[in-house]
Order: sequence, then structure tokens, then C-alpha cells
Amino acid sequence: MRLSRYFLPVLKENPSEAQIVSHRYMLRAGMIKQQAAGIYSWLPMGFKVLKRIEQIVHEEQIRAGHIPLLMPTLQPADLWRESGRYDDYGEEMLRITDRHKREMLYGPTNEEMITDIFRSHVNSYKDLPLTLYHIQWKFRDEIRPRFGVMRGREFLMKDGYNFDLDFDSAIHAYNRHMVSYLRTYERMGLQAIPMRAASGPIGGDNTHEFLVLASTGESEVFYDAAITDLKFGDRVVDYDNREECEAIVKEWTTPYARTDETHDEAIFNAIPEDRRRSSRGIEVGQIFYFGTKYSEPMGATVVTADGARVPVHMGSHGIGVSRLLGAIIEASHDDKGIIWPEGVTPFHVGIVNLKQGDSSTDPACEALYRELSAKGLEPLYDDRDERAGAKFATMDLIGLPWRITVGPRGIASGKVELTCRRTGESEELSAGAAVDRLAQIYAQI
Ligand code: 5CA
Repeated sequence: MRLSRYFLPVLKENPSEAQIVSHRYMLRAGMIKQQAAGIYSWLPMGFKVLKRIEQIVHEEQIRAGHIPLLMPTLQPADLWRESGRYDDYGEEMLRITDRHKREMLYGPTNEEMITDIFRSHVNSYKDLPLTLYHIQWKFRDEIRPRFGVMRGREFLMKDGYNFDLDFDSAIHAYNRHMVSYLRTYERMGLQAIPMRAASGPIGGDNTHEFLVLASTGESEVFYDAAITDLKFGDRVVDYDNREECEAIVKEWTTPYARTDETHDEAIFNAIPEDRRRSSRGIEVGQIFYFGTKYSEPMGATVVTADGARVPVHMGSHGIGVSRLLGAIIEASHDDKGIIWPEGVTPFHVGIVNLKQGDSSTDPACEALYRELSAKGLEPLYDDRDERAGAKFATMDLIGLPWRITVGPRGIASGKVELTCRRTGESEELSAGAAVDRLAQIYAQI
């Protein structure tokens, strides 16, 4: 993409409504525009990151054996009357009446609808286990939407639902989700710690939230520092193997880590003092096992091998896809702007032409652009007729992990400059070597 032709409405001033850094940078970098309280348009660069995050979520869900589908945003109220949640959900639910006076709602989550799909089409234990998921917009009429996409009213969520024959296989589904989530967040450059939590309106006893540690987080958390040393890395997991998934879950759930809702002072105080931590965290996901809470009242049953009809065991599993943009920025920025992890960056590399219109730098930048694209990388070429300082400031603000700077003096000696956004370190090398280096870096992501 050439910046002169892109739509990147960067703001010079700090927007006064933004209280936290991620919100400020998302507005300044022209990623989002507020349309109403807690409701945003996703401008091209914000939309690009959102899509990259979605893509990682899809890849990891499919790797774990889960099946994507798509349910609508609007749902009939009657479905929610069956589970009893139409009245229970309260003012967070946006209720809508259509022209025929039928009661509808903008879905805050999809347990009822997926249970309806299941009961309409599945009848036998032979069709289990089954996990279906979608990535779809939700609406919760939060009393205090704030911090930009972090607490929106309309927000994008991945929500998945498992259907299993019995408790043990449903717990395997729970474990499988925890493992796949660990991998998902790590690919986004995040450390998200699973913490025992409370289940709220979704229900059930077994639930973990995934929290990214950040001083601006809305949750208060308590944990053993040992958990922050754990890395998922590049292990290959057989998601059908119950013992293997259980062992990984054990590894991550043995060190103490809880939100304030389940925090237990006595257990916490038994951890050696130098490892006890309390902090704030951003909740980027939550998994639940709730047994037959929905399948029983809604009649989602299967016939077992010995002919009995039983309600299925279910759980639901959510990732806050749009919130993740905020969480990633909170975890990865400096005073100049965002620092995107390679896994989610909107463009792989920025090209800065120090002297636009110059007979040596223009063709060098064009050639770089072509060669990077040929390697499957997406460059953002700042081809505007601007001062070098302004170009650098834009690149720093939008946070591409790598920048190639092309100037007349460098080109005369056959060199460009490759700069790492995170460390600020620069290296002079030939354009070909810079392209190869970037291709190598991104091949490992
Ligand atoms: N049905 C279950 C799991 S699929 C569910 O709705 N879980 S949840 O309520 O915990 O939401 C899942 C994730 O969505 C949360 O962990 C959080 O990351 C994100 N989320 C929830 N509310 C908001 C909001 N108002 N704005 C942005 N993200 C949100």
C-alpha cells in the first residue's frame, strides 16, 4: 500500500476523551472512529488488525478441531424465554421490536441459538463430540462503555460451544479450549494468564478468565509470579489426546492465579512472599463448563448407545476479538506510539523515502516494494512529499515492527537502513539483504 493513496487519518493532537494509552493511540493512528457511546467504525488500519486477529483465532480454533459457522446478530426473544434468560439478563440486553411487533434482541452471546441449532439437527451420541464457533458482533448495553474498544457496547467476539455426551468429554473440551487459547494469545505476542473466575450470567461452576497484565486493566488479579515464566512455544499438541491436554492445563493452573471474585487470602498467603503478586489485568477471554444448564430446558438431547435419551453437556468459550486490539496496545507501546507484535501487524514493514521525487530513492523504493510483495510481505510505502521527521513520527505512531529507510546517500553506497521499532536498533545493509531478513523473520511467525 502506498500511503499517499491510503486512508490513514492520523490525528496530531491527543484526543481529550481518551483516558488510556490504547484508546489514545487507536484514535491518533486513525484506526477507529466513535459513532455513538461504545460503538465504533473500524477505519482501514484498525480493520486490518482486527482481521489479522480474527485470522489467528480461526486458525487456532480449526487446529483444535472446532468448526466455524455464522449465526445472526439479531435473535428472537422467544428462544431466550426457553432458557429463562430473557428476563434475567437485565438492562444490558438491547431489546428490539420489529414491524410485526415481534420481540427481538441484539445478541449479547449465543448459547440459546446454538442450542437451538443443535437440537434441530443432532440426535445421536455418534455425532458427538461437536464444537461449533463463530466470530460475530455482539451488543451489550454496558452502563459505562469506556476505554475505546476495551469496553464497547458493540464488540466482536469469538464464541464457541461444545456439545459432549458426558462430564468427562465436556471437561476435555474445556481443556482443549484452554490449550488452544494459550497458543492463540501467544501468537498475538501476548501473555494471557488463565485465572479462576466467577461465571456471571453465563452460568456454571467451572470457569477461567484469560488476563493480560496491564495497569489499566479493569480486573484486580492475584497470582504466583511462577506462572509468568510459562511459555507455550512451538509445541505440537494432539488435541484429541485427553491426557496431553490435561497435562498442559495442569501446568498452567497449578500456580495460583485468580481474579478478585475468587481470590482466597489463605491460599495466596501460603505462596512464598517474593512470588506473591497483585496487579490489574485485561480480560481477553473466558471459558465455561455449565453442563446441562441450556440443554435440559431447551431439549438438546441425544440417544445413547443403550437407547436412553440424555441432555448433552455443554460449555461456551469466548475471546474478545475487538478488545484484543486495545489489550495488545496496552501491553506493547512506548511514548511514540504503538509497537505491533509481528503476528498482528497491519503491514509487515514501512518504507520511508527520505527524498520523494529523487531519481535514486524513488526507483529504489519502488523496487523494494515489488520485492517485498513478491515474498508475500505487505509493505506500507510512505511516498508522501513530507519531511523525514514527519514520516518517522507517523511510522512510530502506527507501530509497524520494521522500517526500511531509503535516502540518497545510502543508495549511492548501495545501502538502505533496516530499523526495529521495538529496540530502535538500525542496521545498514543492501536492499536485497533487507528483504531476505524480513522474509526470514516473518517465516517464523
Ligand atoms: N458466551 C460466553 C463465552 S462464548 C461469553 O459471552 N463470555 S464473556 O461474557 O466472558 O465474553 C467473552 C469475552 O468477550 C470476554 O472475555 C471479553 O474479552 C469480551 N467482552 C465482553 N464484554 C465486552 C465488551 N463490552 N467490550 C469488549 N469486549 C468484551
